[in-house]
Amino acid sequence: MLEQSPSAWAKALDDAALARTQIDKITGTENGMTMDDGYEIQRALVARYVDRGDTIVGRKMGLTSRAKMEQMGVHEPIHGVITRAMHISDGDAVDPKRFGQPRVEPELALFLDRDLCGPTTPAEAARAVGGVCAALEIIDSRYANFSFTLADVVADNASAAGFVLGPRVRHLSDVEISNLGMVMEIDGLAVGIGSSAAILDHPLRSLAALANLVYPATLPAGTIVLAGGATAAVAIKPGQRVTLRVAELGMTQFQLLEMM
Ligand code: OOG
Ligand code: MG
Repeated sequence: MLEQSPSAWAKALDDAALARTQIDKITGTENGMTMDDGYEIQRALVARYVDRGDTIVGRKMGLTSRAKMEQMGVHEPIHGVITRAMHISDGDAVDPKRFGQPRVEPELALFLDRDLCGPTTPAEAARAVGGVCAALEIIDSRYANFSFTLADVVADNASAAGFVLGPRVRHLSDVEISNLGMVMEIDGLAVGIGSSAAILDHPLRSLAALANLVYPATLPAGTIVLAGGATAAVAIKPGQRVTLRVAELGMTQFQLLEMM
């Protein structure tokens, strides 16, 4: 049982995000907090976004690669929600004041053409997918120094803050996505070098895991799924440009404007 209600914790996280500040992790006060509590707080947080007029456009998987698990000290995949307000157009320059302590991750995005409902396997999940493209995710923890347990980060909507989708969308049947080279650069320096194989061994395993985690809920056709970072996340500063190149899928990029 939580001492404070899920909606009170959701408000604390939301207020921190809006003020670009951070709070101490919830498990610091709530010793008995479970993963289910985390997802309940996440639902209350996402409900606040929707109440403000934002729209859910998809889901994200997190902590699907060994590099990410080791970086964060947590060892189980989690999921969160991505919304329209988080979308950054390919090549855009973004106000750094949108974020508190942003980090960037090289990812793939999968577009669902059909409803996907668990329990499912990667091969079955693949049949629900239409397109795939290169993607950058900007994560931003509402906890000081990204310090959290699994239940905390679930409550914080898996640190979701922004995402960029590459312009080259290919049909899943036209490209083998099991082992695509991925290179993320900041201002021309390679800061993350990996493979799509780092994403739970195969990005479609990440998709199937998502469907199974949200079961009995269905992932509706039209859902965008960020499969999870292929390397550790890297902090970004105002003025920096981030570029991701993925074999077969091309490039995507964005820039943080200088601080005004
Ligand atoms: C949690 C989100 C992790 C990924 O791709 O692994 C994530 C965090 O590291 O703050 O988005
Ligand atoms: Mg991610």
